[in-house]
This record gives sequence, C-alpha cells and structure tokens, in this order.
Amino acid sequence: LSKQFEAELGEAASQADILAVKAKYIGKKGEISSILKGMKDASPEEKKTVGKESNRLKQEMHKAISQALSEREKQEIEEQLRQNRQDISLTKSLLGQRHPAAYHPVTIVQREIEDIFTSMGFTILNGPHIEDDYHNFEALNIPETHPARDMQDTFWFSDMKHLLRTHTSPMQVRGMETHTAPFKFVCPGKVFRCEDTDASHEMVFHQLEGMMVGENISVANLIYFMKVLLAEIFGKEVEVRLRPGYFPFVEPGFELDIKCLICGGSGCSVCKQTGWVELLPCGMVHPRVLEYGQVDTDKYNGFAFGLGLDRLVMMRYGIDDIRYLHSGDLRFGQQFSEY
Ligand code: FA5
Repeated sequence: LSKQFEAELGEAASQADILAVKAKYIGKKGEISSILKGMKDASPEEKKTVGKESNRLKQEMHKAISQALSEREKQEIEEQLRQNRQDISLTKSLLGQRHPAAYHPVTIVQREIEDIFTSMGFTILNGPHIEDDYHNFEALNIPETHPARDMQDTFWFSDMKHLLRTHTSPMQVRGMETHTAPFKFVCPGKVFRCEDTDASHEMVFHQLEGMMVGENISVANLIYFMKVLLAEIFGKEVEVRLRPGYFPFVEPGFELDIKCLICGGSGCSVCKQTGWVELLPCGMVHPRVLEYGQVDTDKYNGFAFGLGLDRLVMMRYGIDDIRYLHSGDLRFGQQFSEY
C-alpha cells in the first residue's frame, strides 16, 4: 500500500491531484480507514499490531502529502512570478531596441524654411520669449486702448509691463532696431497665448516671422515669396486662397489660407469644418511701424508675414491634432526619425 501511495503521489501534478490522493488513502473513506474498519473481528493482538502499523503509515502519508502540497505551492508562486515579470531596467531595454534619435517635426520644418530663406538672402534672427509692451504691442501700432489687443489673450507678468510674447511680430521692431534698410530677415520661435486648446489651437506654439524692407516692394513680391515657401515645403502645388485680413501693423493685410490637407477640404476638426486652415497672415508693413523703426518711409517700404509653423507641420505630415506636437509621446516623435 505504501509503495502504491508513493507512486500515485509522485504522479500527482496539480494541487487537486494531490488532494485526491490524500482522500483516497487517508480520507474518512480512504484505504487506511477501511483497513481499520475491517479489523472488527480480529484478535486483540492483531488489532494492536495492525492498528499501530496503520497509524504509522497514516502519519507518514500525511507528512508526504503536506510536503507535496507546499512543494506544489512554491512551484505555482514561481510560475506566477515568471509570468508577471516586471522589467525594471527601462533604459537598458530601450537601448536594446536601438530607437534612433529623432528631430521634432517642428524643428525639421523650421530648419527647411530657414534654408529656403537664407538661400534667398534673408538673415535669421532670434528674439526673447519675454517681451515688453512696447515691442509686442505699442511699436506695432497696437495702442493700449486698441481692440486688437483682445485678439491675443496675453500671459502678463505681475508687473503688467512684461509678458510672454503673443506673436513673433515684436521681432519686426527688434529687427529694425539692429538693421538699417534695406534688409530682409526671418525669425522663428515659440509664442504664448492664454487660450483654450483644441485640434488646431495650443497655448504654446510656433510662428515664423518674416520681414523685407527695400525700395518699391509690392504685394506681388510678397505673394511671390509666399508661393516659393509653400512650393518648397510641400514639394507640390497646394491650393491656397488670399483674403483681406486686419492687423494694425500692416496695410493692406491679408490672410493666406491653405486648403486643409487633413480632410482634403471636405471639413474636419482641424479646419473647423470650413475646408481651409489659416496659415500665413501677411501684408505691407504699416508706415507707422516703419517710423517706429526709424526707417525712411519716403524711400522704403516692405512686407511682413507671420507663419503658423505648427499648422504648417500638421498639413505637411497629416497630423490631425496640434496637441500631439507637445505630447512628449516617444511613439509620436519616433515616426519622424527617418527625416
Ligand atoms: C499674428 O500673430 C500676426 N502677428 C501675424 C502677422 C505677422 C500678420 C506679420 C501680418 C504681418 P495670428 O494671430 O493670426 O496673427 O496668428 C498667426 C498664425 O499663427 C495663424 O494663422 C495660425 O496659423 C497660427 N496660430 C494662431 N493661434 C494659434 C494657436 N493658438 N495655436 C496654433 N497656431 C496658432
């Protein structure tokens, strides 16, 4: 009986199998119990010997079963640990996959635009994120009382004199302070607006300002440069429309919209169902702005534009929500590693 028990216990793979062996041998209706029950008519001497032997056997079986059960439990815990293993060496595993470093798509497009304009003789300027009222508003013909200030919800510093620049246009003013006409420059950078976000609006986004001042500059010159820019960036003809736009620092002013490349013009959340995306406001620099910049307005005039860089990036790569650009999601960034 002992040998048979050992063989069956050895074969019991699961906890349930072990418990079944236990019931079969030392359970209430098990083998040992039935041996003891069968001793009813035996002599006292026999009862004593068989009883003693049965008890010893029962104890041994008990011990073997407890051992088998705890062994089994240990195996199960180890199995669970193996399956739920956590990889705590994150850096190592990322290195193992060899994700290539990638430039942010805004950086990629910004650099391309800088190349396009430098090849046409423009210089590149960089300016401060923290601006003062004079450069951001006043010298751009936006006096304190002007309703156009409402167009640009502003993050003011507590002194109410400084602010996070709401557009790159203050660089027109700074550019005129450091350059004498004729000149042409572009200025890319971050801008900040206190507004609600949606698929095409962020609180922190990028613009690229451009300004050209010279003799006899015309709207035709402005449109030519805008066309070159878009053709180079998209590598194909894109549908645009020019309509009048109001900005106090240009006269006349235009809004240059691009046919939405996310929906093909049929309407989506990026173009607010209009089929068009506001991309490139521009115009002829207002004489008062040139005067603020000490430019001789009898001799010189010029154009300026303020490209919405994030939206251009969205159109170029088919990104349907501006918030991906600042999400910090590695999976988003890695899509651009081939560029
Ligand atoms: C301006 O900021 C003017 N300074 C542009 C300008 C410069 C006009 C020079 C004339 C001459 P506007 O507020 O429309 O204009 O913004 C310019 C572009 O920035 C928009 O066409 C759009 O493409 C982008 N833009 C505006 N607000 C947001 C926003 N919240 N999120 C992302 N892009 C935005």
